[in-house]
This record gives sequence, C-alpha cells and structure tokens, in this order.
Amino acid sequence: NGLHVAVVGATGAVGQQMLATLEKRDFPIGKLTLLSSARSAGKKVSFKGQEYEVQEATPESFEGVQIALFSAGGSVSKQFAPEAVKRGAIVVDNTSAYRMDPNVPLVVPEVNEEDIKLHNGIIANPNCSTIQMVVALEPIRQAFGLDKVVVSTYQAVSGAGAAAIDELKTQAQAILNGEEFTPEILPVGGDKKHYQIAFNAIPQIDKFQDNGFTFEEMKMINETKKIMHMPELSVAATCVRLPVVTGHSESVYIEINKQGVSAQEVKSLLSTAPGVVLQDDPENQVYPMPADAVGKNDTFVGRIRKDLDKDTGFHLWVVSDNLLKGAAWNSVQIAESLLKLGLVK
Ligand code: 11C
Repeated sequence: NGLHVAVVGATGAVGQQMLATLEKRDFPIGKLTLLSSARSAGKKVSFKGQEYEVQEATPESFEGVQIALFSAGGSVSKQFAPEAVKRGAIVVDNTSAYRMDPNVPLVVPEVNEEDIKLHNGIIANPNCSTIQMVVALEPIRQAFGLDKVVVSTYQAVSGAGAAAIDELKTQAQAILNGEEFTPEILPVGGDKKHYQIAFNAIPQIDKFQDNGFTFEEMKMINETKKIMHMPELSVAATCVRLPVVTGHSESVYIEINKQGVSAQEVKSLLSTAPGVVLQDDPENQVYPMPADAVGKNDTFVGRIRKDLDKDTGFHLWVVSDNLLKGAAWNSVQIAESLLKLGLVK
C-alpha cells in the first residue's frame, strides 16, 4: 500500500530536506527509490529510521515509480525526467531545466495550484527566491492588482549547495584564525573568478546574461510573470549572496493598481494569507529574520510600509527557509496537491 516515490538527488542539501519533509508530512509512501548522479551513488541516507543506499539513476530506475522528485541539477533532470515520464511517473522538478517550457506548469500551490492539472508529466518547482516572493505578492495582487515589482535579495549560501555551506564555514574559521584561504566555489561553481563570502556580500548569483542581469535575477523576473499569469508585469531584481547559511531575505518594492490603500490594509490582508506569517510590529522590534525562519515552511513578511512619495507604492521585507518553501516543501506540497486533485495513477 502507498505510492512508489523516487527522490533524485537524495544526498544533496535539498534532497535531504525532501526526505525530511516527506517523513514529517507522513506522505503515503509504499516504496522509496533513492537516486543520484554517479558522483554520489553508494552514499547512505536514512528515512524513517531505515538506511538506504543511494543508486545511480538510470532510465530503468524509474520502472513503476509514480511520483519522482528531482533535485540533482538541470542536466540530470534533462536526461532522466523524460525517462521517468515515459514510464508513467509524474515528475516534480526542482531545477531550472523545464521552468520556462510552455508545456510545463510552474507551480506554487498558494498561487496557482490549478495549473497542476495542465501537466504533461512534468511539473516545475520555481527558484527559491521567486517562490517566497510570489507567496507574499499573490494576496496583494488578488485584492488590489499589481503593476510593478522591484526586488533586492539577501540570499543564503545553502542555495548554492552543500559545498557552498562548507566554503562559508571554512573561510569564516580561517579568517578568525588569521589563516590564508582560496575561494573556490562562490559566487558560481563554473565561473572564472571566485570571491570571499565570509564577512562579505557578493552581488552575483549564477552567471551573467547578455543583458547585464544574472541568471538568478532573470529567474525571478521570468518565473514571477509565469506563475502569476502576468506577462505584462514590470519586474526588476538584484540578487546578492550573504554569509548566511539558510534563509533568503528580500526587500520588495511594489506598486499596486488601486489608489488610497493603507499599509494597515496590506498588513491585515497578509495576516490571513495562505502560507504567510505576518511579523510586523516595529514598536516591539518584531520583523522577519532568516535565523528565525530556518526549519519552517512559512513565508514571513514584515516591515510593511506605504511609500512616502507614491500612493500606490509599498515596501515589504520577505523571509523564508530557501531549502523548505524555496525547494523541498514546495515540491512535496505539489505532490500533495497531485494526490488531492486525484491526478496520481
Ligand atoms: C541560489 N536560488 O540561492 C538559487 C538556488 O534554480 O533552483 C536555486 C537554483 C534553482 O543560489
């Protein structure tokens, strides 16, 4: 009894959180297949007190699998997601491989759960920094319309994987000990130069595109429009990496479509919005911070202010655990929606 579920990328920072989330949610698993690229095959991971050896993914690994959660990098998804679909699985893909494919729904259940019904085998999980922003913006869009979004991010190193977490810790230790070190990973594993992340801020996440924006910034711009079904929405993003291990923060400026709305109205709207926790009490210094968001599925919103010059302008501070709502929890939530909508064969 229960479903045959595969997790691809089971040893990674997100894969580990996927397993923890499946366990926590008591997802109805009858058989669990744990897969990875060749590099991580053979590693042991535990699930519900049982030890599993992670197997190298092959097309045949997906025989009989009903739901496959992918988080092992875009090239693994490109190679194996179609193989899983061919064998009858529904893929929830947490990489950027299929997000902008018009045949693939890009889903944040609080925003566009119904899009799941349009799937052709693959459902894409958006980028972490996009997810937490749209969770905060969707209730505002529904109530007041949305014209413009300008976001600056303060992103944690875990977004760049387990090796980037190690790099931050090693560098911080080296600096405190007065030792030499050589940055090797951040800002981007595959780029030409690497910079110190400890006690620093790096205004580059992923590679630069021809238009001067980074790929992370373009993900926030393009994915937001797709998820909210607003190709005309004006979105600009600046993405910055900070020496924080987990929890992305965002300063978001928006312009809504209605005159005369107060900050209090936006606050009370967000206080009951799905997936949102309002933490906004300046008098008592209450506002969201990544250290408080770690381990939680919610998106925390605070510092809500009306712009001093523009009647339709508002400022928000949005924080969430990038490995949970930004990745593992949103993927498992999509899987739960698949069950709820009766879409799993
Ligand atoms: C970061 N947002 O913080 C990235 C990680 O497209 O799923 C997520 C990459 C992605 O570096």
